Amino acid sequence: MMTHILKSTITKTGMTVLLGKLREQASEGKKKKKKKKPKKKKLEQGDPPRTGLSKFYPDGIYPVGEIQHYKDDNTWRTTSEEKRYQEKIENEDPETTYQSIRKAAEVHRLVRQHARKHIRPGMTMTEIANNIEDGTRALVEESGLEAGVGFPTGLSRNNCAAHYTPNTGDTSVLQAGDVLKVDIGVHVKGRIADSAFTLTWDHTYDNLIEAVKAATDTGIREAGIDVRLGELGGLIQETMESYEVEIGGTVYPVKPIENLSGHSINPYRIHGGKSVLLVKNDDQTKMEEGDYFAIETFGSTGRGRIVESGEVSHYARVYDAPHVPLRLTSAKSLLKSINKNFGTLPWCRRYLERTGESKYLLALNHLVTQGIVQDYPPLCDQRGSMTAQFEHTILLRPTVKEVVTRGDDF
Ligand code: HZT
Ligand code: MN
Ligand code: MN
Repeated sequence: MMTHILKSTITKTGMTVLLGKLREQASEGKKKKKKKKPKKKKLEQGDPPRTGLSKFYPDGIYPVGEIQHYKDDNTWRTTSEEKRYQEKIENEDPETTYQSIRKAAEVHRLVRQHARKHIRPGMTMTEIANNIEDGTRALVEESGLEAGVGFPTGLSRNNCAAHYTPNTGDTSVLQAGDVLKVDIGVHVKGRIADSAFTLTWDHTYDNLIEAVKAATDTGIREAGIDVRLGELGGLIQETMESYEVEIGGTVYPVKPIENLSGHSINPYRIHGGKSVLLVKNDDQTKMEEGDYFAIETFGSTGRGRIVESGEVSHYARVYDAPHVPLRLTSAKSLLKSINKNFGTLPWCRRYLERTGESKYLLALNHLVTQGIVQDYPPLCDQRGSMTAQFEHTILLRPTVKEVVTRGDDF
């Protein structure tokens, strides 16, 4: 008779423990063969991923983001009994908030993982946006204002840094020489995961990518309770400016884009009021316990300044707009639809059309003119320049900093 060599491991106490299936076989005295027990199909996210995340997390407990500890004199926060107690019971149930944030972040990781693998030159910008947004809607289990897309998918190219997404009928095609910023938003109960990365198909831009990745990591590492926003900008700037990139025989310094910034995020409000510029400045405002921040940096081979340029796609209702009586009935009706479908979350023309709206442009422009809706035009540096972006969302918990959108990719 054959003797099977069983896989085993020696524990700290010296006991030999049989591993996995082999342990079952050993205890039951069965031979190594596939069992015919009625087994459930193993649940797997498909390709493209379209299975709602609650199927994988039936207890509603989602993976924790990357934990970073506060620096130096802030280390007491990690150990303080009082702080841990606070985090557990005080406030308005932080655990619920954390699970919403973590579900949104996990959807973000899965959607972008698929996007990174499938985005290729030759695809239309519309195809790319639809793929990403279809994935988000399915995985987050889109439901009214309870869960869904957090803001329009940013697909800005080259000198354009932010806030381009295709409008309906856009047939433009991604080019092999493009520097593409993919900025994806996912929300659960208004908690928005806001994270972005840059894709290229040409190694020319590798240093530009590395510069911006490092600058964003600096912003994340140096962020913390009581950190001054103006100083954080200086640290981001130092990192970014330590890089240069050679393009066609010319060496360019990598410049932080001085009029773009990271931002705090409040429930259903993409910009919560605090801004993190990418250059040193005298903003004495401090980050605070409980703050939720999108740390994003942009590097450029151009002037390092953006201007609004091109057709608008992004919009959001002004969060605290005063009531304005509207005479234009089309604008009144459009505002009702915006309130119902998006509330104060940002949206784009394509999303309006999904809700059944058509020929809405006059009414929409009226709402913008009346200060009820804010338009967000594409933001671009000078022609011929290249810009890159990396962004993560972080949560300043009482005891530790959680980089909620961190993945194995960036
Ligand atoms: C505005 C409109 C949107 C917020 C940053 C951002 C994409 O540039 C204070 C600081 C989506 C987002 C935003 F449709 N912006 N993050 N990801 N865009 S921002 C801003 O307007 S406000 C930065
Ligand atoms: Mn973003
Ligand atoms: Mn952002």
